[in-house]
Amino acid sequence: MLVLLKFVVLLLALGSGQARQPHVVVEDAEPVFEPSKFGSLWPLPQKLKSTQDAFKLTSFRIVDAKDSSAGPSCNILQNAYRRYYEYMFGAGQKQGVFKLRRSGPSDLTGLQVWITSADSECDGYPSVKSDESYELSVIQPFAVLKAPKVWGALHGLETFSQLVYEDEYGAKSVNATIITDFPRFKHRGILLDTSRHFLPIKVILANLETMAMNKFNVFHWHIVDDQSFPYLSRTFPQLSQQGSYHPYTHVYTPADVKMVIEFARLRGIRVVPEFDTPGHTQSWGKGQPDLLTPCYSGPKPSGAFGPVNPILNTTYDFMTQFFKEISTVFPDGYVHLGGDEVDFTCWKSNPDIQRFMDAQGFGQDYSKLESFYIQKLLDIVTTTKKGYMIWQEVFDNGVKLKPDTIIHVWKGNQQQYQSEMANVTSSGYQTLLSTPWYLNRISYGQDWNVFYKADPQDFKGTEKQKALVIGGEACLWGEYVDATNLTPRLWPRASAVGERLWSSKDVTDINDAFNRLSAHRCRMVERGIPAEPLFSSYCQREYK
Ligand code: CP6
Repeated sequence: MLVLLKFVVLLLALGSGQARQPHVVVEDAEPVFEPSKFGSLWPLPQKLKSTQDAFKLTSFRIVDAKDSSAGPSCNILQNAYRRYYEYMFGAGQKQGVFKLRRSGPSDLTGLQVWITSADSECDGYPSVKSDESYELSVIQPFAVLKAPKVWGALHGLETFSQLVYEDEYGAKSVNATIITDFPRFKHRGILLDTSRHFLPIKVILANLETMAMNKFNVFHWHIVDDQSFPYLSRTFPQLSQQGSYHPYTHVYTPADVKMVIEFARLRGIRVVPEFDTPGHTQSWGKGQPDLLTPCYSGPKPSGAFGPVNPILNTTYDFMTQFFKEISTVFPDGYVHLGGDEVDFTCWKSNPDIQRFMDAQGFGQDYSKLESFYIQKLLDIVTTTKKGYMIWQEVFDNGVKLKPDTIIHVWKGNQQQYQSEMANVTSSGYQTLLSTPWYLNRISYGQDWNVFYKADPQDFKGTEKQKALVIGGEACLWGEYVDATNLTPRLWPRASAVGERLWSSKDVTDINDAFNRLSAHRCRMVERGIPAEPLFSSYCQREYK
């Protein structure tokens, strides 16, 4: 009897397989969200149609489509298949019963991943130009994920995993869905600061993993600053030897940096390092004598040091060698050169700087001296064939910049940053916004909705100006953050920024966002990320 039943089931399964006809016609209707089903998508895709028709995932597999330009040798995809299979069916998630079930007429047996362009870019690094688009169709008998490049496929896998839910019997299910998706902005970054506190590699990798869940694609690594220099330079090892909190335990070795870059690449994330000069460089001075300006107290050196000394040739020799190394260690097309918050007091106190200012005809305008330095630094970095990003002060001081320079706006109140965005773009430069997204600032209550409401294209300007806004970054400066509190402070607050930078401009329904983000936050928790709650709530599977 049992054998006969199995035979019938098998026949039915074969029958539906041969027909290759979708059982469900996805209607051209407004999406209907239910909190526990597909109402947990984050960030919301650009176009989405779905129905209530549910498929069970049985003997489910993620495989390369037969016409895909990426095959078994594409480690980005193979690695991602394993990762997402684990997230959907992995450890702790009981599904043994359903694994044994044979597939029936309303089941989905797999996801085929189809890279459509001849070059999948599997062996490359993501860049600001990467195509991140994808199309996902979840129709029987198998779902298809189409993307021109692997970068889009990675996003599509994340989206697919977010569509999967457990039905009332605990069976993994997914509703019929068609998605066309692409990012609104090309640069969606998170800044972490590893100078104020050293962040163990494990924390950085967990953050990259969470970034991928939120479709962020740039890790802005503010790796050194006044407080410590944890970057182990092959050319100048004394920088971290003297300038880190501890020369063995609190440094990033070349192998560590490589690991971060590869882990990020496998998730479609760029690593843009920041080496901030001429200010914020106290830690550099410990291992590199004569790099910083000696400050004077009256006629004598006080023993304190100021910004990088801009009047010595040795400074530029050092920078040439240093950035030559950086350009080979970090494969991304851009480096962030800082240039923010330069304090002029020390320069003012130093008689040699005074003489130099007079000789150059700078008068008492120290921003001219700062520009002199930055100008020379930019020329040096240009010879390494990298593009550069800089904090807004460099633009504000009128430094001549390459046309492809990216100006990073971080200062002021809403009105001030909006007029800065207008000025930068009317000068024809590309820009990135961070001012409203200083996640290191905390307050009681729900601040995610303030981050959510900020829009980087919300300023007075032409369409051409708006097009120069390439995105933004959520910043988590490290004064009050280390491995103990980084993750919950960043997530899910940064997720709000993630949706603003990915989804369509008109995705602004704050109640819908609250529901989806609450569910998304529980998903991060289920995946082992201690993301903090938005408000009073519970998760089906709490953090453990
Ligand atoms: N370090 C560096 C910082 C900050 C900046 N640059 C900063 C300024 C204000 C706030 C937070 C951080 N700590 N190098 C500004 C870009 Cl609120």
